[in-house]
Amino acid sequence: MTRTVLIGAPIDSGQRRPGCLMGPSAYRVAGIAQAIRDLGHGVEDWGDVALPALRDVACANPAVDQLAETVGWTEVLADKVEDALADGAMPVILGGDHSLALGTVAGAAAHARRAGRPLFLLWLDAHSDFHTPLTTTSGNLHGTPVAYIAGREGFEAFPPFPAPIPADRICLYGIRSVDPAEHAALLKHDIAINDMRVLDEQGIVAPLRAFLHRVREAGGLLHVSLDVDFLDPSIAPAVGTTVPGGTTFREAHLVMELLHESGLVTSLDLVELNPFLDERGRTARLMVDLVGSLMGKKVFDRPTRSFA
Ligand code: B3U
Ligand code: MN
Ligand code: MN
Repeated sequence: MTRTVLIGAPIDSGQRRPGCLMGPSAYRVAGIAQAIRDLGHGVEDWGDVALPALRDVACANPAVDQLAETVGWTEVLADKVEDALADGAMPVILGGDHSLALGTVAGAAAHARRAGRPLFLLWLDAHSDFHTPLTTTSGNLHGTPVAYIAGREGFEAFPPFPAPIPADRICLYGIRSVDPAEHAALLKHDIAINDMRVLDEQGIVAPLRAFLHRVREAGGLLHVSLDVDFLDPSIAPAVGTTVPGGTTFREAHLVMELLHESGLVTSLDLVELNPFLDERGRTARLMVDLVGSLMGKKVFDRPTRSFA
């Protein structure tokens, strides 16, 4: 049994299409708490975080949008996630656009440092989100969290990232949209980039197992950040930045089942759901079902296979 804590993050500041701020409500309406409870876990809903008073912050790139708001959300979420982890619970963050991961992973990193354990990051996304505030051309800060987490420069407006995650502990999964500046920067880092070419060739299981094996060997904590656009738009339309060629229903559930089997996941983001773009709650319900698979829902209870 896992004690889960739901943290609502009604955040829209990382991109310009309104709607993600309704995400936490949509997850609650879709029954996320009951779905987790039905699997025998404890669930506490800590409600939604609120935006603190904005600070005066600046950035050399005039394209950057809503910087002060995003810095505020980052600070408040880092504290909440660290509190939940210190409390021995598994935080599940109900987003909110992906800029929320600037805060959630910072909180997980602060906790990991205190606990003396290495933190690993699994980024399930169509995008690499490896811009810095200085390289983004869209100005949308939801395209920047992996760079912040990896310790890249350009985030002076944000709190210093507690303990940047070394590139070899970061795994990007499902990638199929990378901007030129991100591409150039990624080539200089040793981040595992499992783009769709890799997944088509090797299958959805092998690269994930290899990464989970490394997490286990290192005795690591594992933060999973699940962007709705990891999924194919045909099954998950409620996202502002759809990219064709995403994971199928079955692949996505298999990823979640493997994560459950590993027993390694210590915190989870659900990001980029825009309920305003949904079809009768379909995407919200799919995301809740995927959380169910990650928390142990299965058709048959087979003995857990080893991760050799
Ligand atoms: N890389 C582009 C697009 C993008 C990143 N993340 C999302 N979209 N969801 C950008 O704007 O930085
Ligand atoms: Mn993303
Ligand atoms: Mn994305």
